[in-house]
Amino acid sequence: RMIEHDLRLAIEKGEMAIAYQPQTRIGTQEITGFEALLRWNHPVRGDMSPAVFIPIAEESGIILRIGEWVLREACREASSWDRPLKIAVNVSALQVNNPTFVTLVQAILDESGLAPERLELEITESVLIRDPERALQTLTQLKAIGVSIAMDDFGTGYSSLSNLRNFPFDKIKIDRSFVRAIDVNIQAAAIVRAVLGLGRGLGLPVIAEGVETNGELAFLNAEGCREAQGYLFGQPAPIEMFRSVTHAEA
Ligand code: G
Ligand code: G
Ligand code: MN
Ligand code: NA
Repeated sequence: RMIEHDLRLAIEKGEMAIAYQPQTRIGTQEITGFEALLRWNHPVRGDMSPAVFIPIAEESGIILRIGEWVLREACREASSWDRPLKIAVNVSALQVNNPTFVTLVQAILDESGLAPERLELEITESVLIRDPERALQTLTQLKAIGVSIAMDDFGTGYSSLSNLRNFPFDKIKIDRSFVRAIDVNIQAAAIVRAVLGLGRGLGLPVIAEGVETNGELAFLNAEGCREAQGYLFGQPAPIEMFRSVTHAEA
């Protein structure tokens, strides 16, 4: 496929970039960290969504090289900040299940000098499916080197409550499909409320994704959600846009 061919060359041609989206503490509105979101400016098609090209990168295995690039780039960027904010990086199932993944993460931490506590890996439950025992071993090793693990897109896909019990997650990210519907759909509101209750019961912080309106924010705050991410607080953007956050004033 053409796209696959182009993907192989995209990094060396400098077509990939990372957009950073703030994660905000709801009570104080302070930014606690950023999620790194991959962007590809295709020479002919223009900006392509990762929702389109990540699946192709996964099928073809190119995700291993692209994912390594994102991780290295994001850690190097975060290590240059004056403030010790967190950096959240999405990693795909193929990456996490690759036998050298933990070694790679450790090497990138070493070379960037980033404190492991500042790195959060966002994984979806698809990571846990193929070989749960191996996944558990890998996540346990990642925790041992000081990295934290967030469960991304919670409530969709392969979600199973037992995964929260059986794997060492540090945070739950409520999928934005629920957050988006809070104002208009009582089922979605009930699910968000239930996930927040689950987080409280398990002692796991919960972050709401895709927060766009003050109505959604008010609901989340009233229901005890402490952290949020979404266009209401900031769109994914080049990190320079957040310089006043990442760097101390001169
Ligand atoms: O930010 P955006 O809506 O374009 O992201 C679309 C999807 O692509 C999301 O599910 C997001 O998790 C995923 N994604 C974005 N960047 C990366 C990345 O660097 N690695 C992986 N594996 N997925 C990513
Ligand atoms: O699946 P994951 O959570 O990694 O993907 C995050 C995706 O959500 C990215 O594509 C990002 O651009 C998108 N996103 C972040 N905030 C908002 C928002 O407030 N509204 C919408 N529609 N998308 C958002
Ligand atoms: Mn994510
Ligand atoms: Na998500």
